[in-house]
Amino acid sequence: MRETEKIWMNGDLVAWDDARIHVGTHGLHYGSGVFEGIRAYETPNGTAVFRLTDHLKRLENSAKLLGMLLPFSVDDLRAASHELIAVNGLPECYLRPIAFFGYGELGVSAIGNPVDVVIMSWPWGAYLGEEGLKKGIRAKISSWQRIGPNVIPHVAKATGVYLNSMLAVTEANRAGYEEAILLTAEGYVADGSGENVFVVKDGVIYTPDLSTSILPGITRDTVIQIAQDLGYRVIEKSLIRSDLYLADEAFMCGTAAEVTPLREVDDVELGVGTVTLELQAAYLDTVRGRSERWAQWREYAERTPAEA
Ligand code: PPE
Repeated sequence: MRETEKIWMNGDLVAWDDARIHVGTHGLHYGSGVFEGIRAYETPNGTAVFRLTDHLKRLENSAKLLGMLLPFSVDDLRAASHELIAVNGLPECYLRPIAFFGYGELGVSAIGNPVDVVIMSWPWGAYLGEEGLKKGIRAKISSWQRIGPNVIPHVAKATGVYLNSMLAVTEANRAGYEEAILLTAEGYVADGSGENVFVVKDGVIYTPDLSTSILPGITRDTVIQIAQDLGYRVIEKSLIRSDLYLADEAFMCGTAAEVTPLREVDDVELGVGTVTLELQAAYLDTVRGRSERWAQWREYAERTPAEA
């Protein structure tokens, strides 16, 4: 991780090295936190944060699902994000807002603990490598199941959930694959460790529906809207592993991963398809301000976003 100058912590900008918490922090012991991953891109009109407000709204929803009251509003956090980007002076960065039950009482119940809110920012290149973006990656179906809706709410981007992802991606990496794909307990395709999954078959685009234990990805939503605008039919439905093996094309998407082709799933060769590359190009042109077609998603410091 490349260090930057400041970290926004509970309303203040503090030096990177001073952004500390106590070892008795509830969130450290029990994974009781919620977070976001957001990218800010350099565009011809300055730095634009991609769908910042939507990410912060999801943070608020995640907190709600954990019974956590955020001491800052979406507006506060939007202003803080722009302020942090400006003070760290990076034209492009990854933003990581995180809220967690802090230091107070220890014991599983979080009642009575304060809530800390922090925003970090640092440069983060291609999540699955530059090579992965262009040539695709190899993924493996995980032996770990994706958490179920009555285990931990999968709609929440909660820190504790990522133990599930960590186990899966570590297993996949050790076996020589770049990424893992998790199935639900019923055997339906859910998410990658940090991405949503899409399949293309006979010109139609498929992705698991929102009730299939997936994170409601903002990139997923973006890709669906772009694909529909480009004239594709997009169907959200339960998918099984055979759908991946028999796909004409498959790809993963997420803020960090952007749109990354899945060139192999469990050693079944899929290659890199034209629909995937078309969507990837449209996505990257949108986030980087090279296309005006979906300009409403780019949020600049001096302008509030168009309400979606
Ligand atoms: N599923 C999972 C499990 C997931 O973690 C992410 C984001 C997505 C789908 C896609 O969501 P969205 O970013 O809204 O399109 N993973 C984030 C963190 C990865 C990491 O910390 O590593 C990300 O892409 O920023």
